[in-house]
Amino acid sequence: MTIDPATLPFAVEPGRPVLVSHALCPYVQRAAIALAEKDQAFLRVDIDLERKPAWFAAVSPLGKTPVLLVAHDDAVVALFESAVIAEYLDETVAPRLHPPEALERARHRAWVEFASATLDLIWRLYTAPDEAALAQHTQSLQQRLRQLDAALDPCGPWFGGEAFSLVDAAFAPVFRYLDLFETLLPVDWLAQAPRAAAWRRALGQRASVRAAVAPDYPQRLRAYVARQRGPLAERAGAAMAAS
Ligand SMILES: N[C@@H](CCC(=O)N[C@@H](CS)C(=O)NCC(=O)O)C(=O)O
Repeated sequence: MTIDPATLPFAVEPGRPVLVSHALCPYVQRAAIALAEKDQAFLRVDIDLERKPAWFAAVSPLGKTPVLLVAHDDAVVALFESAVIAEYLDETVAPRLHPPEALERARHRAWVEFASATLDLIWRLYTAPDEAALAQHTQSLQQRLRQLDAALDPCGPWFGGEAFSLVDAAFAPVFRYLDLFETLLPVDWLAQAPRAAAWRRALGQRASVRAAVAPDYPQRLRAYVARQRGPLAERAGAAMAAS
C-alpha cells in the first residue's frame, strides 16, 4: 500500500522506518523487539486506538497496530500485520533472526502463530465474564504454557537455543501479561513449565525486550485491564485503589 508522505503528520525518512504503535499492544512489541535486535533506527509513533487519527485509516486497512511505514522512492509503503513486518525486517536487515534451515524456520513460524493464539486466550482471560470462565481460561493458559515448555530448546536460553529469534520476540509480550496476572490471581503459571520459567527470566533481562515498552507500562496495563468487565478487571481495579 503506497501512501503520499504529505498526508502524514511526521516524516518517514529513508533508513528510518516509522513504527505506528499503541503503548500496550503486544503485536507492536514484536516489531519493536525485532527492530532493536537489528539495531535499526526507527521512529515510534504511538496512537490512541480509541480515538484513531484520520491518517491512520489510510495506512492500516484493518485499523490495527502495528504498521511499519517504509520510505520507498518518493512515496511511503505501509506494511501491516506483525508477522509480515517481522519477516520483512528479517529479510532486509541483518542479523537474521529466523533460523537458516527451512524446516526449523517453518517450525519457528508455527510457534509465532501459537504465540498469537495464546494472546487471544489471554484476552479471553482478562475479559472473562464470571469466575467460572476465568477458572476455565486460567486452566487453558496453564495448559498452553506446558505445551510451550515441551517445544523449547532444552538448553536455552532462547526458544531455539543459543540464537535469539522471532519466536522470542513473539513470546516476550505474552510473559508481560503474566507479570500482572500474578499480582491479581493466586496462580503459579509456570509451576509445571520449568524451561518456560527460565526462558521468561532470560527474556525479562534482554535489552530489546525491556525497551519495547515505556517504564509506566505495568501501571497502564493494570489500568487498561481494570477498565474491562469481569472478575479480573474488578481485581485490577481494587489493586489500583489500594496502591
Ligand atoms: N494480527 C495482527 C493483530 C494486531 C492487533 O490485534 N492489534 C490491536 C492492538 S494490540 C489493534 O490494533 N486492535 C484494533 C483496535 O483496538 O481498534 C498482528 O499480528 O499485527
